[in-house]
Amino acid sequence: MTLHLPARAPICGLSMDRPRIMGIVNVTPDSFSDGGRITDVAARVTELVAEGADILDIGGESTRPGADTIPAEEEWDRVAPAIEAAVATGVVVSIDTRKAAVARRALSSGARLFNDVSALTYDRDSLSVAKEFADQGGAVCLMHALSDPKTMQQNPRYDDVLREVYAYLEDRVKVAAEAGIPPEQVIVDPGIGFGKTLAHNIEILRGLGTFHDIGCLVLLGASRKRFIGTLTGEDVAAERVHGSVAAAQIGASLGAQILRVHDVKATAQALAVWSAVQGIT
Ligand code: HH2
Repeated sequence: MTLHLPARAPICGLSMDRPRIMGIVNVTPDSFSDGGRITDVAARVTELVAEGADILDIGGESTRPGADTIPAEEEWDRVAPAIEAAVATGVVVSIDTRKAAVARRALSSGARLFNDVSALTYDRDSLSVAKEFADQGGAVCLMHALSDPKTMQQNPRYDDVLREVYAYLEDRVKVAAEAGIPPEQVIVDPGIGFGKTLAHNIEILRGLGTFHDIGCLVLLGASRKRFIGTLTGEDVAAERVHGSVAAAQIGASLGAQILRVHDVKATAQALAVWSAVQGIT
């Protein structure tokens, strides 16, 4: 039952010898799960850190299916207070953006991780900004999405979803390496729900372990997503906590080093039990 994964170097000062919890801070009016709900950003940040978040992922533009994009300036105005509050706690701060200008400002404000759901394809300056993160001891997360959030859920098709997502991520890691970003500072993420049907998501979860062969850290972001609603009949995203914890647990069991979750407390509790049985202290 014990996992045997290749040892991975620490990122952003965090050892990767146990699954790390990335807590989600969506400062958006329209995120699919918690859009518009956060009223006191500093209090929310403090709460998530106290609950056990190792990383906070701050996003100002929703990437839910069908979402519209917003100007970089507006996105920055949304995320800046949350970044400031998070940096002040000492937690590792991740900026969830597709825009190079937003990522660069986040880096200057103390963010250490550039989480890009477009795997640095949306903005032509993103590759060089990701290199700046790496040069300063930070990291970049490259996620697979079939296409833009606007259209990605319109009849997604693959011949072999696992193989195609793997090949895409492998290629993006190569592009990053060619730009001077070492694989040890790259995280790959198959992008649950980004241009995937229920069957695709299940296949990816089942085969999550194969992504370790790319040679980077693996992140799983399944929290409160639609597929959990489909499997459980729960339409309200915020009510999908138990299904989300199960998905995070599956991720941990398959060696995902980073779990991106809304429900930090519940996930931390599940991982504490799992880790004890695994002999991880
Ligand atoms: N999912 C979302 C946003 N960013 N980043 C990574 N690396 N992986 C993910 O799976 C991922 C992500 C979408 O979820 P959420 O942030 O809850 O919603 P929204 O985009 O509507 O704000």
